[in-house]
Amino acid sequence: MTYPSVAPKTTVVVPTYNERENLPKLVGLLADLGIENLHVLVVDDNSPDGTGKIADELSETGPIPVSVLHRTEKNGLGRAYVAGMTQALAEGADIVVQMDADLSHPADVVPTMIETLTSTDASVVLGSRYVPGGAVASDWPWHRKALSAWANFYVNAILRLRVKDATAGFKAWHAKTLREIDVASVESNGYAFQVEMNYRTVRRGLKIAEVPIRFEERNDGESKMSLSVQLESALVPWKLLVGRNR
Ligand SMILES: Nc1nc2c(ncn2[C@@H]2O[C@H](COP(=O)(O)OP(=O)(O)OP(=O)(O)O)[C@@H](O)[C@H]2O)c(=O)[nH]1
Ligand SMILES: [Mg+2]
Repeated sequence: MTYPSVAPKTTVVVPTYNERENLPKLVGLLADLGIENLHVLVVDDNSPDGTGKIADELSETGPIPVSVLHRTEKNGLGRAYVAGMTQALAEGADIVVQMDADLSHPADVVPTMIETLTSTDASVVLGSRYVPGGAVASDWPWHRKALSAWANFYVNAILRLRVKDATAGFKAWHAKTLREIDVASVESNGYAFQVEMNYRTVRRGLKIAEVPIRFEERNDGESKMSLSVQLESALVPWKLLVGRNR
């Protein structure tokens, strides 16, 4: 007879587009953490490099439970996260971690994020580059560092989020928080998705905590950051502010 696990169900949602080299490494790093009842949900947008097939193989032979949400076309990080988080909630996750596949987000900080989430009154915990002990990739060129710092200042000035890393993409959520902010209705894509999620959290009076991470530049594969993503990021704080009473 098997007994249900008592540990909370934690689902790590990982959006992928052409991450065939990185995904198996990431799943291995997550498995090495030894967290009880840890699941991975890969959201693949029909990657031309076959990442979806690799994810399917991991679901059969991987070291921890892996499931795959196959989508037919690439339509952005925000859409992939909304679909993945919605599925994670439907499948009974208690905690949802969002994390890039490209190994920029250090897997070994996941336990600290979960510990902070479950032992404080935080509704979400960010892996933050801009709190003491955090860092951006040392090989980022100065203009990338400047853009990131400017984006944080800009977003905080308009939306008063009062978080140090407003565009962070590595987060641990209580399932309850995702339901409360109605993640299924979030419309922004790219970095703006991260900002809208924070804004909805702050607007409901919920608390955001930050733990330091050292952000690494991707080693394999290509960045999907595009001009349209950057433009949307610049406009979204204003859109959110204008629409705030709706
Ligand atoms: N499913 C899906 N995943 C995506 C899409 N765009 C990006 N991703 C994934 O989202 C994560 C973050 O994308 P990156 O290209 O690394 O973007 P970034 O981290 O802002 O940019 P870099 O610092 O240059 O890597 C990675 O795991 C990507 O594979 C998309 O349209 N669909
Ligand atoms: Mg990246």
